[in-house]
Amino acid sequence: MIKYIFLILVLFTVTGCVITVPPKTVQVEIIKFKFVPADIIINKGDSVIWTNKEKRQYHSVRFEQMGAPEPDYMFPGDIFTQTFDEAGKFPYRCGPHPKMLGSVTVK
Ligand SMILES: [Cu+2]
Repeated sequence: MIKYIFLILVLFTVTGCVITVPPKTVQVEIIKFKFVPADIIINKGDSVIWTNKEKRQYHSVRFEQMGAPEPDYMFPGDIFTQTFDEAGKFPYRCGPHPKMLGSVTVK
C-alpha cells in the first residue's frame, strides 16, 4: 500500500513537471480611480478580468499602445476580460481618465 502511494506521488510529480501549467485567470479591481493591483505579471495564455467595483463611476480598460480602439465604458459591476497569448509588457489606461494607469506583463 505504501509503495502504491509512493508510486502515485512519483507519477504525479513527474507528470506535473511535463504538463504545462493550465491557463489561469487573474482579477484586477477598479476602485477609487485605481486599478488594483495596477501592475500584474502573468503567463502566456492567462486571462485578466477587470471588475468595476465603484459605486457610481464608470471606467474602461484601454490598451492604446496595442492599437485597441476606445472600448465601451464599464459601469459599476461590469467586467472586461482579455486573454494574453504574446509575451511582453502591455501598458493600459482608463479611457475617460488618462491618469489611471496599469500594466500587464506577460512572461
Ligand atoms: Cu476611469
